[in-house]
Amino acid sequence: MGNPLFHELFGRHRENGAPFLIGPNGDEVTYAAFLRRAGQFANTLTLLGISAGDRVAAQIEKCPDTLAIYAACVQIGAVLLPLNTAYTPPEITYFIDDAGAALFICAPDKAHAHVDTMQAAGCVLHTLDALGQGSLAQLADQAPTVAEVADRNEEDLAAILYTSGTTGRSKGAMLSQKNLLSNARVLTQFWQFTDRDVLLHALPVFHTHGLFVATNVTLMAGGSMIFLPKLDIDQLIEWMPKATVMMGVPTFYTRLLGDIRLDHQLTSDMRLFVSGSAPLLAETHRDFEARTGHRILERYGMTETNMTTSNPYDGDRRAGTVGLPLPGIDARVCDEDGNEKPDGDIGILEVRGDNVFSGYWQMPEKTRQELRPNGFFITGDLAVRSADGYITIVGRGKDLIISGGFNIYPREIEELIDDLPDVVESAVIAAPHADLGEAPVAVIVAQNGKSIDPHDIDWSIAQKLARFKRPRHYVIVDSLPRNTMGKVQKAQLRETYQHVFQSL
Ligand code: MLC
Ligand code: AMP
Repeated sequence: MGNPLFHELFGRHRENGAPFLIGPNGDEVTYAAFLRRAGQFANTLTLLGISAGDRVAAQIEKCPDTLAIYAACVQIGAVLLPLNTAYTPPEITYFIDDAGAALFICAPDKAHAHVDTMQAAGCVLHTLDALGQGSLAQLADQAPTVAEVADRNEEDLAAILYTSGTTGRSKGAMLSQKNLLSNARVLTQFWQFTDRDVLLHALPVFHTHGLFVATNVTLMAGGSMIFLPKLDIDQLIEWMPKATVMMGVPTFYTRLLGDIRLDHQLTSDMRLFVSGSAPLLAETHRDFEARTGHRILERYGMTETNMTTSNPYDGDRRAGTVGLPLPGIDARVCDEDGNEKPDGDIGILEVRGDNVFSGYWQMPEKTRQELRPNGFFITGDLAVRSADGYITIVGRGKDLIISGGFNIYPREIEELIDDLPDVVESAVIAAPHADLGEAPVAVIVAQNGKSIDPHDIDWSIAQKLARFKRPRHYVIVDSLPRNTMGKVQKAQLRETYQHVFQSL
């Protein structure tokens, strides 16, 4: 029976007594124990009527059971739909309906808000919290630890990760077993992971970075993870002497640099620091090296493509660049029609390889717009390639804000603000933010003679929008700047408000 993703990442560790997860209190979960728990969840999902191909949506806090549910889904061939714990009920309802999820798992204290919508969607609702309690955990506790492994091949779907878009609704990126496996294999080799590695894991596990890059690479190598619930600098510093590798978004590095305990001695047993998901300032790269002697390895990727470029493990890790295409992955810089541009010219980055997703869930039109017939995916990121092949991301062709590694699409916020009484229109832009890299600012035009209180706006959108997407600053203006075609000049707004977070 085949199921390559299950066997390569999980199944082969069944008899492995080495620690897979080490919790913040030092509690260890061995690989063998983890696989038994995954077996219990696999049997529970089957008992609930979930079978291969069904979508299982999970909005659960980070804990060992979160990963055991991931393993269980792979084991029975179900498609995992991990959801940001910050999403509000209206946001969740959209994902459940769009994906046609058969099961939704959330924290016990959030379940009441979903009872009616899940019933209407024909989706079973179960609960699980970070302490391993809730209705799903109760069922799992009673279930046998050994479960059947569903027959799957590399083309079968393993996960759907929703990403917002510059227009319209969020899109579900369909990731196959092959997409995840090929990337895990490449990264494990490229970054020289072994079973002696201990990864300091403080990222969320509902995104590509924390779930597929960090976790899959550790599983592939048979290493361990110090599994911290979230970024807490004291915990990170406490555990660093026991770790060998850390992966983080740039905020991890700027916060570490803000702590006087970060020095050569603290990081002397570390062999690798990886950064990604958002641009790492060259200045942060240099400051980190000066303080610790380590050159951060910056890599680049996307939900749709997993990781596509990386600075070398051995060799020149160039500050401000995202390195070279990973082995087996093509990357090119093109004009809008897909014609390759010469080195040194700015264009749109396109990537191709086994890591690239197969399309957006039930959105063939959107898939055609972004995935070329020759397999290249149009990332929407603006890049330039040097004569020796290093790629630098110089901007975004897409209207996207990345705040602390979370993506925020201005259009989604503008639509909500524009719908409010007394608002004529709005523009949401990014302004530089020392901690989060950038954060959203809403520039709003009120109806003639009306006064708007930003607190009211913020309160109104809070009902529908995850906290991290809400603007951190509001400005009320008489009109928005437009060009001769009537298009709002966001570049001008970004310049006008570039210092708002410095003066706060
Ligand atoms: C939390 N908050 C944020 C935020 N994270 N606001 C904006 N942007 C963020 N990223 C808000 C909370 O709602 C809260 O608001 C306040 O900030 C403090 O919350 P917190 O939970 O204490 O935040 P903190 O732990 O400090 O989290 C910040 C962070 C975290 C940057 C450490 O967001 C994080 O771990 N980000 C990583 C995201 C990530 O993994 N991205 C990978 C995507 S995959 P209030 O109002 O209650 O105070 C991808 C592909 C690739 O991009 O290449 O990897
Ligand atoms: P997501 O859709 O959440 O997967 O975010 C993907 C986006 O994050 C990319 O399209 C880039 O804009 C950005 N990104 C990821 N890694 C980097 C990096 N190292 N430097 C700059 N931007 C990055």
